[in-house]
Amino acid sequence: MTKPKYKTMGQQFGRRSWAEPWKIKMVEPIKMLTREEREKAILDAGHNTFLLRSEDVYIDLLTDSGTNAMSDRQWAGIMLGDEAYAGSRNFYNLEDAMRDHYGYKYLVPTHQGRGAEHLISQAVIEPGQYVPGNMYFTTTRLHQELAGGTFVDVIVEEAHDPSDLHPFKGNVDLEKLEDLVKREGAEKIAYISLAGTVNMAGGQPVSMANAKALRALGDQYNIRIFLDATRAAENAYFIQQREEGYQDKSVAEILLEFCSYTDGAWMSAKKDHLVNIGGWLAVNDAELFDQLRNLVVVYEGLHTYGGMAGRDMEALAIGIVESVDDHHISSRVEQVQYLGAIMLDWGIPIMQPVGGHAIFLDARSFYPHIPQDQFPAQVLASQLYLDSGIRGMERGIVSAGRDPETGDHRYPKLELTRLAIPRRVYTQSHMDVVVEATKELYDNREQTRGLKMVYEPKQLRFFQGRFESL
Ligand code: P71
Repeated sequence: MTKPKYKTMGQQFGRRSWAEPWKIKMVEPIKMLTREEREKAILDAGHNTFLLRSEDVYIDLLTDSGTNAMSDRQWAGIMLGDEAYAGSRNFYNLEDAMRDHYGYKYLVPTHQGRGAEHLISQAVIEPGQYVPGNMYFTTTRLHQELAGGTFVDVIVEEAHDPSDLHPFKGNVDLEKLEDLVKREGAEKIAYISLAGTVNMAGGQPVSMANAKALRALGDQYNIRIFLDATRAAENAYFIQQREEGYQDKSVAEILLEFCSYTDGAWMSAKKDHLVNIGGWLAVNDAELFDQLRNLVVVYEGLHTYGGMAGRDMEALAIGIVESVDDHHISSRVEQVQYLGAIMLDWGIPIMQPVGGHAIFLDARSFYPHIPQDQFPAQVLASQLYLDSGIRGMERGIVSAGRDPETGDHRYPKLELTRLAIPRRVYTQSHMDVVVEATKELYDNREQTRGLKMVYEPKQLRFFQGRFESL
C-alpha cells in the first residue's frame, strides 16, 4: 500500500481529532453575492459593516452577541414561556440557574447587557467619582460616563501590546489601581469594574489569582467589585487550561469561585448564555438590590421580567446550564484557537495570545502605510467584506470615539478588526474560508488606501458612522 497522502486536521496538529459536541437539526441557507454586488453593498453602507444587510453577508463574524445557535432544549423552553406580567415561573428558573452557577443572592433581569450597565451605573456612581477597570468597553464606559463617572484604565501594560504572550492579559494592574486609590481617596472610587475575558483587549482572560488579590485590595479600601460576566464562562475555561491548580476543576466550579471574589455582576446573556436576547444584573447586597429593583421598573420592565418575554427567560435559564458544560466550552474556545493557529502559522498579524470569542486582526501591522486617523481597522473590515462577503467589526479609533474634554479622537494603542465567532453556528470549513480570504487581503495589502469619515454620530459613532475612500 502506498503511504496515505492526506492528513485529517487533528493529524496536522499532531493530535487525535475532536468534533463539535452537537449535531445539526436545522440549517439556514447562506449565499455569496458577486463581487459587483458586494461592491455596491459596501458603498451603500458607507464602508461600515454595521450598515450592511445581513442577507448580503456570506459568513457573519460581526459579533458573537445574540448570534448563537440555541439548542433543541432551549427551543423547547421557548414553548414553556409563562407570559404572565408578574411572577412568571421562567423568572424563578432563571434566578435558580444564576444562583447555581454564579452564586449571587439577588437577580434583576434586563433586556440585554447595556440595560444592566445603565442600572448599576445609575445606582452606584456619584458624579465626579472614578471607575477603574481592566480596559473600557464601549457601552459600559458610556453608561459610567452618563452617570457622571470617569473610567480609568488599570489593565496590565501587556494588554496594550498585541504580540505580548502573557497568559492573563486581562489582569488588573494592582499597582496602577492602588496608585489611583491613594491619589484620589477611596471615597472617590465608585467601584472596580472587572471584566472576564476582556473584549477590547482581544478576549484576554483574568487569572483567579488576580481576582483574589483584587478582592483583598477591595476589602482593604472598602471598595466594591462588580464583574462584567458577559464572557466569564470562557474566562473560567482559560483558568482551567492555564492556571496552576485548576486543571482538575470543572468550568462550573471555577466560574463559581471567580464570582465569589466579586460583589455582583452584570451580564449580556447574548454571549456565553447562548440566547438571542437577554441580560441580567445580580448582587449580594440587599439594600442595593432594593434600589436596583426600583430602577428596573422605570427603565426595563417589572422586576420579574425586566424587558424579556417569559420564553426568553426560559431559554436563558437553560442556556446558563449549557454554557458551563466542559465539552461545550472547550469546543467553542478551541474553534477560535484553531482559526488563530492557522493565521499565525501563515504570518497574518493578529492579537496574541488568541482569546476566547474572536480573532483580532492587527490592522496597524496589516496596513502600516495607513495612518490611524484614516481608520486602518475600518478599512480592513470593509476590504474583507469586499473580497469574500465576510463581515467583521472595527475595534480601533472609530470605536474609541472622542475625548469628551478635548473633542479630539481618542487614539487607542490597539487598532483591531474583530472577527467574532458565534457559538455553535459555523463549522471548521467556514473557518478555513475565513483564513484563506484574510491571507488574500494580506498578500495584496500595499495597494489598499485609507478612509475619511463623512458622517459622525455623537454617541457610539462606530454603529452608524459613514466613510468614503481616499
Ligand atoms: C459585542 C457586543 C455587542 C456590541 C456592543 C457595542 C458595540 C458593538 C457590539 C456587548 C457587550 C460586551 C461586554 C463585555 C457589555 C456588552 C453590552 N458586546 N459588556 O462584543 O461585549 O451588552 O450588547 O447585550 O447590550 O459584539 P449588550
